[in-house]
Parts: sequence; C-alpha cells; structure tokens
Amino acid sequence: MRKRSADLAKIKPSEITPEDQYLSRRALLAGGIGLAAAQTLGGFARPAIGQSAGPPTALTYARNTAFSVKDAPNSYADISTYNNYYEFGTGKSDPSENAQNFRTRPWNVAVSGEAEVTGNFTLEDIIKPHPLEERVYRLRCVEAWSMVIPWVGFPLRDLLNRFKPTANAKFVEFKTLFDPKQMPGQRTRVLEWPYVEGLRMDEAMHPLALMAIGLYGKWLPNQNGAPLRLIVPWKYGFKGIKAIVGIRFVQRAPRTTWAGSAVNEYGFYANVNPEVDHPRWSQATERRIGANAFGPRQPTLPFNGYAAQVASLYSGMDLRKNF
Ligand SMILES: Nc1nc2c(c(=O)[nH]1)N[C@H]1C(S)=C(S)[C@@H](COP(=O)(O)O)O[C@H]1N2
Ligand SMILES: [Mo]
Repeated sequence: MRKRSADLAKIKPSEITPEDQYLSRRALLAGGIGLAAAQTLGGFARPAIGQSAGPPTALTYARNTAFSVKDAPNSYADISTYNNYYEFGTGKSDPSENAQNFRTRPWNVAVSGEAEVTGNFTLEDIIKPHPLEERVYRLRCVEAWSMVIPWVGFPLRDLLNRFKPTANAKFVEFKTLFDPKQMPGQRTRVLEWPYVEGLRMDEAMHPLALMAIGLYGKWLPNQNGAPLRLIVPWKYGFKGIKAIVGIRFVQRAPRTTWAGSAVNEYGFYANVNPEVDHPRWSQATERRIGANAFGPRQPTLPFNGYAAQVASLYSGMDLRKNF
C-alpha cells in the first residue's frame, strides 16, 4: 500500500531551528516551486530531475576532492559488471545481466521510527534539495577484493537531519525493496529478505557516509543499487545497501541481513580491519579488481584507509569483539 507522499515543505516554520533553516529553505524551494529546483543554489549546480519520465543520463555535481582518494578509479565496465547484489544472483556478473529491467521509477522511501518527520517520500522528495557531489571512494568487499569508484551523491547526514531524529534514535536501519517478481534472488533462501543494514547514529552522521544516486557522472546502473544506495567507505561493502525503500530510526542495533545469516562471520560494525580475519579467509591483504587483478595483492588498510577521519568514532571499543 502506498500512502500519499508526505511533504517536507509542510513543516511549520515554528518547528525549524536555525541550523535547519538552510536545508528547510531548500526543501521548500524544491517542493514548492518546480522550476527553482533546476537552478543553482549555494554554488552547486543542481540536476534537473524529471517528475515521472525516466532519469536524464547525466548528473550535475561538484567534485569533492577533499573527501576523495587519489587512487585511479576502476573502469566503468569493471564497476558495472563485477557486483554483489544477491537479489539478482550470487555470481559477480549476475547483477549486470539480471537487473537490466528492474524498475527504479516511480520509487518511494518510507521513513519511520524515532524522528519528528516521518512518512512516505518520493525519490524526487529525497534527492531534490541536495546538491550533488562526486567523491572517489574505495569499496572493500569482505571477500577481500576492492575497487575505486567515483560515486555521485549527497551526505547521508543532510538527508537524515531533514527528518529530525529524536534523542531516542541511536541507530538507523535501511531496507531494500522486497519484490520477488522483479528480484529473482528473493525467490530463493540464499539470504533473509528484504536485505537490511544499519548504522549507529554517529556513524550515519559522519560526513564521509554518502547516499549515492550515481557513478561516473551518470545515474546508478541498476546493478550498482539504483536508484538510491548507501556508501560507507570505511566499512566492508555489505554495509552499502542498495535499492533503499526504508529508513527507520531505532533505539537498538537492528538485526542486519549478513549478521543474521552468519553472526560469527559478519559483524554489525564491519569496519575494514586487516587484523580481524573473516573466519574462512584473511583480511590482511586485498586484490584490486581491474587492470591489476593479477598484480601483487595490496595490504588492507585499517578502516579502508579512512582511519584519520573515523577511528575516533570507536575509541574505547574492542574492535575484535565489535567486528
Ligand atoms: N540489497 C543489497 N545490497 C547490497 C548487496 C546485496 O546483495 N543486496 N551486496 C553488498 C555487498 S556484499 C557489496 S560488496 C556491495 C557491492 O556494491 P557494487 O556492486 O556496487 O560494487 O553492495 C552491497 N549491497
Ligand atoms: Mo561485499
């Protein structure tokens, strides 16, 4: 059942605190005045987003070099044909073959739980107020391979702040679409469906956490998680949940799909850690997918190379227990 889309522009001005004003103003512009959404605000070029027609092929974004790694990105071909997306099969080439007809428009996201603003939002509601950035991030899979990907998206925290999480929101849970008709993997029991992931609130609010809608300057290919997927660059790739239809603010750590399938193999935190092996293989080194796939393995970096930015989130925690 699909409720009428809630409208962020209906938040009363009296409810808007000063730090929210900038975002809310943009939410009002995007929701209220169609044409304004296509203009440039705050120095960022904005994408023109069609209402119900398919997405345009190009996105307009600002390059965020401060948050990008210097490594050369993998090719578009590598990034869009070597995937993990069990809804479309367990082989690396299955998603690119089986997700071609997956329908990503229209798309809705249900926001619920411990927040002042909840309801159902259209994809356009979710995306429109946010200036887009390109950030080149490493993706490290728990299977010990990695890629470097120029994602296009917006900071997750800017989106979450629009919903005004309450003090009870300690974690945020994300859910993938459940539609076995479209997602053949969901007709099997290879995982529990729908796919669920989660972050502790302070992790979700970290500026490196990105809500991605594109890569290489284009809208996300279906196999990479269109129309909306999470990127948490200091964690193993399975935290980067694809095709998000649910965001729920909760008090307790959600039961995540991979931890639920094998709790000794996949932890909730999933921080990239060369010192904590997966029970069936070492995490000390990794293989970079692509041209150098047969070159030497590279040492895995703690927090996937983002330790300077995120290690403080975990000070005092035993990362062997909280893996
Ligand atoms: N819904 C959903 N999201 C998912 C997965 C999945 O099977 N289903 N696989 C995860 C894993 S294990 C990885 S490594 C990344 C891969 O992202 P990519 O295919 O865009 O490189 O997606 C993650 N997100
Ligand atoms: Mo993965």
